Parts: sequence; C-alpha cells; structure tokens
Amino acid sequence: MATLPMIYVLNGPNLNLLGTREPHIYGSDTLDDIAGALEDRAKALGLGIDMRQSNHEGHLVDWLQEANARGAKAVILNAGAFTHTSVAIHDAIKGIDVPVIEVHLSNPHSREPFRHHSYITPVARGIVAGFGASGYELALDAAARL
Ligand code: CA2
Repeated sequence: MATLPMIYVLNGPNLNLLGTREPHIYGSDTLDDIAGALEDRAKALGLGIDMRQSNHEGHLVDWLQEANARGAKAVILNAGAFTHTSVAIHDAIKGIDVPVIEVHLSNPHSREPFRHHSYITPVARGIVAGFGASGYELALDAAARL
C-alpha cells in the first residue's frame, strides 16, 4: 500500500497547557482535541499527520530536520514564544526544502509589541493567525494544496 504524504505539526513551549488557562486568548480546546480534529481532516484529504509538542527549542530544530529527511509534504509550525526569539528555528527552516506554514491561535499583531516580530515569518511559506484551533485545519487545507 502506498504511504500517505506526511504533514508534521510541530508545537512549541507551553502549548501542552492549551485548554487549561487563558481560554479568552487561546480557546478551550486542548492540543489533543486539535490533534483529533486534524486526524479527521487529514484522512479526508488523503494525508498523514505527525503531531508533536516540546518545550525545548532544540527538539523543534531536530524535528524540522527530520521532516525534511523523511520527505514530509509540509510542516505546520506553532513555535509558541520561540516565534519571537529563535534564530535557531529560523535557520533550521532556511536549511530545509519542506514548506513551513506558521500558525498562531491568537493574532500576535493585536497583542503586546514583543509579539509583533516573528523570526519564522520571513522563512515561512505562509501564515495563519487569529482563528484559534481552527487555524490548524486552515493550515492543513493550505498544505494539501501545495
Ligand atoms: O497564538 C499563538 O498560538 C502563540 O504562538 C502562542 C504562544 C505565544 O507566545 C505566541 O506569541 C502566540 C504562547 C503559547 C502558550 O500557551 C498557553 C496556553 C494555555 C496556558 C498557558 C499558555
């Protein structure tokens, strides 16, 4: 049986806490809820999903390189606060061929000034921000069309 094109869905620091605090900003879905919805949508689109979360910058760098080495079709990346700090993740994205779609639950541009700059945006294929958990599904639909 042919293997499905893979989409890596990578989540950064504190996103393991999703659904437990600050629902007015991030919504009430947990990361597991989002993974479930993505699995359903991926099945309909004929894609496979590999969803991961880490609080450690280097894990995200390793997983971006792994997605490339394994020939993933795309990476959906919510780098959390590393979005605003990480030259390492910027460089990792620059160093791979797999298109990266940047996702944020909230709209960082409507929040504190320190969230207005992203190290991911200049090297991302596109961005989805401000649509809560459904942003991940929008990103998956975009990935399917690449
Ligand atoms: O809006 C997003 O998805 C963010 O990437 C979320 C990051 C934030 O630093 C970015 O500026 C925007 C923070 C994720 C923290 O998630 C929590 C969820 C529940 C409780 C505490 C933190």
